[in-house]
Amino acid sequence: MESLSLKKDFPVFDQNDIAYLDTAATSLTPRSVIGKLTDYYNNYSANVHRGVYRLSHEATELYNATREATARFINAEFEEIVFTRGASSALNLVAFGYGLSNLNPGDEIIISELEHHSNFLPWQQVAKKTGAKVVYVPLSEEGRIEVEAFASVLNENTKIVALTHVSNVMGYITPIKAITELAHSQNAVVCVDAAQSAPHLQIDVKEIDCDFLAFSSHKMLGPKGLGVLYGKKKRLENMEPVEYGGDMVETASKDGSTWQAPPLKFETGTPPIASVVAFFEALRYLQNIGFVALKEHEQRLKKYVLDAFSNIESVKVYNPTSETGMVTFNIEGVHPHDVVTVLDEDNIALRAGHHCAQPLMQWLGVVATLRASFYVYNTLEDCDRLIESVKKAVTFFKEAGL
Ligand code: 7TS
Repeated sequence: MESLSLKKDFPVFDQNDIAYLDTAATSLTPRSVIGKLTDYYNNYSANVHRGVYRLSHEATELYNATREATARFINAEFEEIVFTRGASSALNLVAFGYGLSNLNPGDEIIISELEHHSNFLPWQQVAKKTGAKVVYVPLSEEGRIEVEAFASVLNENTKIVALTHVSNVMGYITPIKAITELAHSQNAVVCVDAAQSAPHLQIDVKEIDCDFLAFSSHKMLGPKGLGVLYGKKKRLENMEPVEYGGDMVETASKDGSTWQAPPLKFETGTPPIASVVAFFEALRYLQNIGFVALKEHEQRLKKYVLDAFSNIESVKVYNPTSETGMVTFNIEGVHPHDVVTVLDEDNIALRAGHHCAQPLMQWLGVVATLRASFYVYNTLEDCDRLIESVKKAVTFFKEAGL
């Protein structure tokens, strides 16, 4: 298959000769998405759900069109899609909207050491407030969540299972459908962190059968500051809002108030309308490429880098068997922040750090790693630039005696 390089669609490359390998942190934005953002401000700019005038009606129609497209994208229903500030706030909404009022002392929440802090800290806090206990799925030798290990910690006290669909450091895919089936056999509710899967895999919430699923627009070509919470209709109906105010209310009086039906119950105040409207274009862009072609492309780039790294002494890769386009590595004996300084001189954008996954860093026995993540706009040339720069860094630090 021809390279998927679509660099020309991303204006950031007009100004920057950069090998951008940090999509797992945030993706770049295509012209069509930027165009829709400005189109909203140029031609509508009115609020949604309120005005009885034409511009507000039209803005509401555009806003709802994205909700409909998002629902179709993951095979959900229109009312099951809640717009949030990001995956983090979607996961916090489940923890504090559902967890806080449904957990009791002695109940258990299953998570894992693979979790991003956004699917770890909310559960740790809710456990503290409710007397529930956080239980960790033991990871396999490779660092994976496997069904048997999950079954070993699941029991009748398990009330919530909150797991990452794809690890933001290892890139492994969690067998979430089988885990959900097991969890449901104990009547536990399943919340999936899909921040790293929605950009790369076809998600079908009906097939997975999870109760909640969270992801971010900005990791899948959409605007920053926007996320999605999917919740099964009956779950959202029984979940408490965590923010109160305009738009989410049905009737307000001194004697008590009532809330709108989901999803509006969870979208308090004026939402990020332009971002929602423009997210439509990101979904369209991804669908035009297709997840099969995307996966092939990402795997090709990943394999190319892995082959080259296997010939560079002192490069240690932590996730050689990852199914998604992510290579997490270190140069042995050198702090990744020092390495990334060398790579930055060559205009290579790469994440170095703990990737907001400190429990996983502890599990790996490192303080930090480097991570190269690939997406639609990356090319073999980007990979060559990375490989050459890593070789240069190895030589540099060797000569410096580090
Ligand atoms: N969950 C996972 C698995 C993530 O990778 C991230 C962000 C989040 C949740 C939070 O998403 P947000 O949009 O609310 O910020 N991950 C990363 C990363 O790996 N590097 O920077 C951000």
